[in-house]
Amino acid sequence: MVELTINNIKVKAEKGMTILDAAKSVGIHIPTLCHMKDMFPTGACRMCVVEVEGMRGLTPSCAYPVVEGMKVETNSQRVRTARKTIVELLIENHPQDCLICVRNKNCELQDLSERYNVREHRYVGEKKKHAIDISSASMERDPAKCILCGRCVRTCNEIQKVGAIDFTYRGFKSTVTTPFNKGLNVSDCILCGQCILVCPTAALREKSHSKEVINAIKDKSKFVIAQVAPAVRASIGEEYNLPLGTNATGQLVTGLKRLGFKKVFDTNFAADLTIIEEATELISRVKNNSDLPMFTSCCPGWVKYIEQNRPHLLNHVSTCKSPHEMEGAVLKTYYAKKMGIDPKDIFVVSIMPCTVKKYESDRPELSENHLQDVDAVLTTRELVRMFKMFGIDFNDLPEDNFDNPLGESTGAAAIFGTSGGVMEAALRTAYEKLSNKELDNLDFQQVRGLQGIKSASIPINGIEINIAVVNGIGNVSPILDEIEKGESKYHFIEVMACPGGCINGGGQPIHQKPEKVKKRVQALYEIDSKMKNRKSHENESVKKLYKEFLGEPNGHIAHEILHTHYIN
Ligand code: HC1
Ligand code: SF4
Repeated sequence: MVELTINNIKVKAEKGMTILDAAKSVGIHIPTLCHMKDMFPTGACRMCVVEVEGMRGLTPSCAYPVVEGMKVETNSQRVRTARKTIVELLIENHPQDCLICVRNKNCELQDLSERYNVREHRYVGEKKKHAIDISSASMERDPAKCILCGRCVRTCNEIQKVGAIDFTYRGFKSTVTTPFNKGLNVSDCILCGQCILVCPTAALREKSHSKEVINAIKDKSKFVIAQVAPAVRASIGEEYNLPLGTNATGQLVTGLKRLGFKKVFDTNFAADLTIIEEATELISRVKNNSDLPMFTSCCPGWVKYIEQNRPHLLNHVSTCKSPHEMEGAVLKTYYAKKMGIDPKDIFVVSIMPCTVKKYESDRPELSENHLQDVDAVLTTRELVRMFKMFGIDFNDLPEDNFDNPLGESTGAAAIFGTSGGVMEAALRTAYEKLSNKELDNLDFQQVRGLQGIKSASIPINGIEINIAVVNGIGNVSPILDEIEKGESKYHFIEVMACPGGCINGGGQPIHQKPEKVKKRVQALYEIDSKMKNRKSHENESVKKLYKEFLGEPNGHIAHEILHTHYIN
């Protein structure tokens, strides 16, 4: 341990700790724009500078280790002036359209401006001019709002290992952009939105579908349906100051009904349906020893990644559509017929924690008779904005239940929203289908948790089923290399592009609270543990759907409606 003094407070810190972390451990906040927890410091933004006795210049606290006997001042006049100047310079090179900005009141630059009492324009000069990149179906990139902190670049390159964006040019011309400054749509970007979650301003943001949704709700000829992803219920409460990990399903349903949706269904229904289809597909591939290992297909960021980077391995990806696409397809076929509604008049809106789902919903492979399965996708953040616009006070809403028949779900579906959840749900069903025995312990602890790769061997009916869960697209390469070399031992692999799974998707509430992912994950496991039915094949409404419409799992109609082939 090292003893030092920070603002006259005696602090004991571990050797090797930075001044920034040591200060944090005793409740002293030092602002920073470029720092990322657990990553090598760059010291690029200089917001975290402090005075260290005996040192001439100011010291970046994020990059400087504690030393025995050190005396640090984190908030002296000199430090505050330096920080204020940085903020003033950044603001002068910023569009200053805070009142109409999507990150108004949730912007780190705005927050620093307030913190350091910036009240005048002292450095008025030339501003960078950049076009907004609106080329992708999911995201917008607005380089004029970029403050060059580099968090997005590091997230894309070091965490996601995609490398779609980087710094280019020098000095005043410095900018973060895609190769050759082309649109995101022609870059390697998989639209995961992880860069949005770390962006301190609105330089990166989702492409909004709110207008389309509001217009559809207004249109009397449309039957507008909402469906809610597993992960949204465990995160939306954060936007209303509810404790991290609050399950807000009941209020969500009421809020959506008050927005004017005719029906509010649960994507979890289709998650159960996906498991029946995917487990059947897996069993058939294992029995025939064909195209193994099989990959899950519900994460569209992962599907985009494999299409772009290893298209020759696409035969390993399950042909199942993702759950919200299955739900849309069932709504525009079975449900439309049951209700006597022309499928052309049904408008399906998915409420998702994900930015890639917007791109996915536009894919021609995910349509029926020239109608897209899903018509619009709202992220959790967009939904919160809509609630505000429509005067819906979320905290005061009474609880309601999803509509039926596409509102029933099991515990297995609830955990889809977290890394390892799809695998666990599939194992619960595959085990019982293959062995004809009841599974005693439904909790597959081996696939839970936030490690990059989780693997296990599960004995089912005399066969050892080798499985792996890839948590975050940055961890997938070695797994794909093994398959290419013919050395993979796995039968079934789950891949989720976002670290933590959908619960940490690029469309989720933005705040830098490190414990948020764990709390959201806990909420999903809690929903699962409290359900009466915890296996997808126990979902009565799904059973009825097969009986009344689909026939057999993986049968002819199921293949037509619930499966696809990616042809990129
Ligand atoms: Fe997901 Fe899925 S779990 S992909 O993370 O398979 O977005 O929540 O809706 O479709 O069910 C996302 C979440 C979501 C699908 C399901
Ligand atoms: Fe990289 Fe994902 Fe951002 Fe695209 S969306 S630039 S892949 S982090």
